[in-house]
Amino acid sequence: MTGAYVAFGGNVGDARTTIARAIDAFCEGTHVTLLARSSYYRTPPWGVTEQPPFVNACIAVDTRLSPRGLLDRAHEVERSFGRDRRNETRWGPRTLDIDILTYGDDLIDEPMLTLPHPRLFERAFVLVPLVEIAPDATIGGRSLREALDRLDTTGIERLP
Ligand code: PH2
Ligand code: MG
Ligand code: MG
Repeated sequence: MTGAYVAFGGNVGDARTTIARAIDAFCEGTHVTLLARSSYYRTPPWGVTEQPPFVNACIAVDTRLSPRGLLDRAHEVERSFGRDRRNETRWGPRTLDIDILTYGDDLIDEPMLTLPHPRLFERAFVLVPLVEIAPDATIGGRSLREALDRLDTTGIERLP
């Protein structure tokens, strides 16, 4: 079994309900075991700012799947919640986005999968929920909490 962190986001439709169901679907069966889940956060849109706020959350899992197997599962769950990658713009609105953040300590640099996730340390919408479930974790030798301390978290709200 390998530990992995996975981020969820969305800003089309009832994103919170979508993410809750998507986490259940992602962790269904014996190959992915949920270890921890963060709260849900409303977050200002990053990258393309002229779009509705996102809902974001992170989970920690143990998995028997390979990194590629975990990515395939993420894409299947995105599709089953109505995501259509052919009709969207980079960093634009989406029903559901599932990003693998880490897979053990693996370093992967492939066209479809780069691990650790290359923009992880720039994104408060990822680090706020991640630090909630892994306050003392380091990724690639970097402390998540210290990285978060350097980011602007204005407008990020934990949802009740
Ligand atoms: N995802 C994006 C683009 N911008 N901004 C926030 N706050 N949260 C996201 O999940 C997000 C984003 C594309 O995947
Ligand atoms: Mg994303
Ligand atoms: Mg993605």
